[in-house]
Amino acid sequence: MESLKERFKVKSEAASTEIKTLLKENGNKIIGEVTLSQIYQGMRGITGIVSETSLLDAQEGIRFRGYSIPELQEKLPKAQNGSEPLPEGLFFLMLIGELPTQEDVEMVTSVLQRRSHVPNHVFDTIDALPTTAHPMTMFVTAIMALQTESNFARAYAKGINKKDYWEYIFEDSMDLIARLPRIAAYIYRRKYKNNEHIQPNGLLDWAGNLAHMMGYEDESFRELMRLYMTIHADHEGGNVSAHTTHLVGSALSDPYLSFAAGMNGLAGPLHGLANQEVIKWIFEMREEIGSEKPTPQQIADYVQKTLTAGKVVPGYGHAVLRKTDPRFTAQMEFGKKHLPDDPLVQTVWNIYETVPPILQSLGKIKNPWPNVDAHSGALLVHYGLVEYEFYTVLFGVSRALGVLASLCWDRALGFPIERPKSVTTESVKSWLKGEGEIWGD
Ligand code: CMX
Repeated sequence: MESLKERFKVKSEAASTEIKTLLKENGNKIIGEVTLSQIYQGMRGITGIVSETSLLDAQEGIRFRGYSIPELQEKLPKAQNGSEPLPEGLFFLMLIGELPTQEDVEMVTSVLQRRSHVPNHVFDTIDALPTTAHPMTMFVTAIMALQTESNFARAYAKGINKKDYWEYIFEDSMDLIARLPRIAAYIYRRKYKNNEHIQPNGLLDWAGNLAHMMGYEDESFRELMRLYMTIHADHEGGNVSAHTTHLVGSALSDPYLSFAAGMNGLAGPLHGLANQEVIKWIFEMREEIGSEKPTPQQIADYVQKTLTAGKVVPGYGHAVLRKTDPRFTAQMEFGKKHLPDDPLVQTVWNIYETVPPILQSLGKIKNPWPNVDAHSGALLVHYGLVEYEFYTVLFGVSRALGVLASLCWDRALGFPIERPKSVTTESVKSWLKGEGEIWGD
């Protein structure tokens, strides 16, 4: 069977030729207009990045290489007796652009197994941090420590032809993805389980092994990890973690440096850290109200209190989506199937009934609907994973699949260093007065 790398080479060379022709014939076509508000307000709606692995529609949600989440759940290979997709299959799809066979997925799983060894100095580096450090700080520090292993950085230092960049980026990406579950599990066991570690099981799939090394042997938790690692993997290219990885990679920083940068962005509470904030917010609400299952009125009052305090309601809203996030819905379906009577999960569903009309009534929030982070924590708590500060690390392990597959494409397509133009308000004011151009080099 052809290796993943050979298949990627064939696909990316064909895509590269196609893009060259496409640009030759259409390179001068105007794709949109940019308003002054957009450049002051987070570049919302400006199309400025090519990211091949997935595409987001405001109404419909994410599609990975054209496939929605329910379609992935139907079409991607599963673990034996499992019903959730194996994230290795999604990685194959994002990288190669074709649905994998069971054999393809087994090949990816075994490649990742073979590359999963983490050098001791990475564990020593994690151990050098106080156990009070946030798990995301440990995660990013560990990724940086692992940078010593970069094939790309070594090859670049020796001197390589730019046509060959992607090969080293590919090797580093595979190594990094393979090693992340071990690193994540190590952080979890060190911080929360008396530093008692569990060795990997060479017979398990990538997500199943993560669950095992964290100490969760329940088969339905493994299924949850497979679903979790699949739905969090990618959300097109403009979100903070994907965009940062892409941007830093454009300077030819290796995949370890680029991914660590992306993970620093994921650790922000308006992005990936929102998953811990949601559970913290619900726990605080339950404590204040003194009930495990607050009523809709109690939830509404607590939302009002949160807004009055000038805080956001975590897990709600999105910069692009304008409907309920299909990643939320996929987790809700999992909850209905595996844990319909769980009081915390039911509270998440009650919040879903209560919050959108309140946010909508404010008139300023563009999307009052839940995002992926509104649901994930409650499922984890059900299985005993109550240490919510760890949740963003799980998001990060998954996000590696999308942003590193994208990084391989970025280098294979020869994308240049990214460098948009910025302006000052002074220059904008002069321009408005007709006193000169602010655009240009
Ligand atoms: N609760 C309270 N206010 C909110 C809100 C929420 N959930 N979502 C948006 N708003 C507010 C904004 O803060 C902004 O207020 P100001 O005008 O006073 O500054 C206003 O509504 C307009 O914001 P928007 O255009 O609707 O939203 P943005 O595109 O600027 O921001 C997001 C999107 C996700 C950062 C925002 O909805 C938010 O802060 N949500 C809560 C945090 C969260 O769940 N983040 C996770 C997102 C998914 C992920 O990346 O993992």
